[in-house]
Amino acid sequence: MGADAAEGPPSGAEQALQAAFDAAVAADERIEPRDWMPEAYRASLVRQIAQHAHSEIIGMQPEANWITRAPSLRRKAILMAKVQDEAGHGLYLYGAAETLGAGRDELLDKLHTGRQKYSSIFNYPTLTWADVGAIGWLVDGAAITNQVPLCRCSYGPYARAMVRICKEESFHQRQGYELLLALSRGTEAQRAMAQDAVNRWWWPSLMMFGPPDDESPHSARSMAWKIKRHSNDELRQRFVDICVPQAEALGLTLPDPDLRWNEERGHWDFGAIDWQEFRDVLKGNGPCNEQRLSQRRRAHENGAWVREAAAAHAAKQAARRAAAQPPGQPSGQAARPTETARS
Ligand code: FAQ
Repeated sequence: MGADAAEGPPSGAEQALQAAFDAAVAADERIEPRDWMPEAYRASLVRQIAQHAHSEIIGMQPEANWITRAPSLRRKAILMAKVQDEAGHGLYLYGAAETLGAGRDELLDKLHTGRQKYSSIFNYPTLTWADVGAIGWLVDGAAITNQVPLCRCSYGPYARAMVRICKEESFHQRQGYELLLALSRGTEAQRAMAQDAVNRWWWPSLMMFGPPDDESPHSARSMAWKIKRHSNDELRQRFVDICVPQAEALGLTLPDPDLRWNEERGHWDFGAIDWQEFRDVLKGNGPCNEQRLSQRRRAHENGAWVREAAAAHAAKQAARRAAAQPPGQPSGQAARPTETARS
């Protein structure tokens, strides 16, 4: 238990642990699961990683909506692989949270009962095929912008999970861009469908980066701990700067009359975000909140037999291993043939 959970002033030993932790963070070293860490650091990581993991698995739903209606076998195969990747990202992230003592059952229960969040973006509907492209380009694009710096997060297992996730996300982003490019170069109706999707996904994508810095309760501490490396507004600006020339190359416009290059700042100025909409979506009043959560709960209930079967299989394997073990041999050193014995 960390010094901040103890009653009264921290003991000398706890002060030394805190000092070692602070020095490791200052030196950009990684904190690993067995290292001492302040309880508040652990809790904040669990909060962020859980929210991230939940976003990945809820985020499968909007695109999965189009798997059966993909316009070609090629597009269908790509989309199925992408949605599967997102399930995999959820697994890496639940695994990272487990190293902090937060079990998957506990976290899923918190998601299903509304005690933990998932990204606001997945509460919007996918109305046309072009939405699959807009999600890839904008939503995966925003996710990468946010997540590349997380590869340098101070907590080792989260940082390492992010390296793998970012590689896959950049592939996702490119497939979305390529899909939109095909539509924007297609018939007038296809181009209009692509433009409509971009119009609907642009503002919610900007909200993915979280509230403005002066309304972000966690940012300052997360940055001091080097969990986050940049503030919400910095990353949002970076994303806008990346997207403007990409939109131009796509032959599509961004739905913001206030977008203007600011020579002095060296960045694109952009219009005001509707933070009331963001707060409403977080409160559960977005267009699809109810649908997303009820589908997630249903999937969990329908998967109960798979979890039971997997647990029964694991128990059977463990019992077999225990039975095969010579008496007195510690577990994990079952009598397997060694290299020498085999050769
Ligand atoms: N939606 O003080 P801050 C993806 C919450 S993955 C919902 O600024 P923080 C891949 C925040 O949790 C997308 N809630 O918080 C994909 C906190 O609530 P709490 C997810 C939001 O943690 C693509 C409160 O507001 N990515 O897209 C949102 O310092 C395509 C105060 O906010 C990640 O999770 C929001 N947009 O910064 C999958 C990346 N923004 O916990 C499928 C990792 C804020 O007190 C298809 N996470 N909140 O109840 C992060 O980088 C950070 O957690 C932020 C928020 C930047 C999201």
